[in-house]
Amino acid sequence: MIETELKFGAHNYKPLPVVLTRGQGVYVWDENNTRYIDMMSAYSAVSHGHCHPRLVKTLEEQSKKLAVISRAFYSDQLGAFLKKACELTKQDKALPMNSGAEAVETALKAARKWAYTIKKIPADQAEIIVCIGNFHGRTISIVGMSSEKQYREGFGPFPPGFKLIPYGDSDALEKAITKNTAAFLVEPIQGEAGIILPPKDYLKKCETICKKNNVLLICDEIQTGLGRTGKFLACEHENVTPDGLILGKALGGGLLPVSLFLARKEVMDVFTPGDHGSTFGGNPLASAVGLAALNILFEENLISNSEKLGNYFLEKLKLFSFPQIKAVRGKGLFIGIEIDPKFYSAREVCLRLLKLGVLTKETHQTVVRLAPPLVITKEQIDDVLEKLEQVFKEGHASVLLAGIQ
Ligand code: IF1
Repeated sequence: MIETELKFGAHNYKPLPVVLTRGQGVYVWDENNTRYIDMMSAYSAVSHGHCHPRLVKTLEEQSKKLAVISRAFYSDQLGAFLKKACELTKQDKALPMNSGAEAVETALKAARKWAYTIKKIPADQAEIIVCIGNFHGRTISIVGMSSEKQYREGFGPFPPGFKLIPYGDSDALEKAITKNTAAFLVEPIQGEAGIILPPKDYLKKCETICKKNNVLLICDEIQTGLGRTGKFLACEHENVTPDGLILGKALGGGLLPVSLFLARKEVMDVFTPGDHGSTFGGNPLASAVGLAALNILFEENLISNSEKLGNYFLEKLKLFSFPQIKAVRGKGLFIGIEIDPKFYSAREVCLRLLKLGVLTKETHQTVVRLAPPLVITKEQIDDVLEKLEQVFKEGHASVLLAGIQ
């Protein structure tokens, strides 16, 4: 199966050497029926756990009724989904898309059109500020504003109108704003950069600076949202309500791609019929699953579980005293362990965890990401802690896993 995937697939990923065939809750199984605990939940898209029964039932029932109709017509599912999402995020309106990147692109277009039609910035002069270390997706315009060399190399030229500032530095934001600034797009916690938490009050200060300068604050909560950090939105930790907000990943319940750009009325109303769209955006199937995914977060206390068990997990990890561990950081069940590269790579730690039945992925060579489904139990976390301890106790003798690199 690996050979077939390698033979016919583009090599745009380097997966760990495991072939998964089944998933349920926090567990997945490989082709030999070996069980693993999933500690990365598909980059936080599987916060509800694999194949959540109520979500699968919703998917099944809706798929037999009406699945995809395009937005040329209304449906009996979309309105309820958008209403719920707006209520929960305290935003006025929502525009449904599929992947996170598509919702980010929607936000960029909304910010630019708002700048020209409402803020009266001269045509084609709108600037959008983003942070060094950002990750907002893989489209040409989004990698065009990335600071990561590998995401940009070979894909130029890029559209103009983006400015990079250091993450976590609100003075840098203030200095970067010009009369042509449309928006500041930021992750409340930088995921791909390695679970980087900004200084306390950073987001609140940015909100104040944006309001003062009539600049839109847009938060990318595709990874930090939907309970991942112990609150419904990471913005809530600082009592910030941005002008625009982007959700994705777990919004699809770990079953299909569902994303939303949400914003206050003045911003969203820049879109007029025909301005923007998507074949699958807001389809009845995605809407039914998206609404159920939002409801289940609350009905099954996944958000408070994330806060409680995230604190427990972090507290225990901070008691680890191994030379390989440079830092442990995170919020809720969004945790990263920074490995000192002089011992070995984070990938090597992931390979060794794999052998003990724990699945996760490194980010940026040095950080082991721990972001399990929010349905995880304390006992399951204790089991993972034991296995982490076992790996770190093994020291740093490089493990030659035959044929596995
Ligand atoms: C990959 C990680 C990366 C995201 C934020 C938008 C998107 C993402 C904050 C785009 C997507 C995924 C993409 C995946 C790896 C993973 C990821 F941080 F989650 F681990 F890369 F940073 N905003 N993140 O995190 O959403 O279009 O993918 O639905 O591209 O390798 P998407």
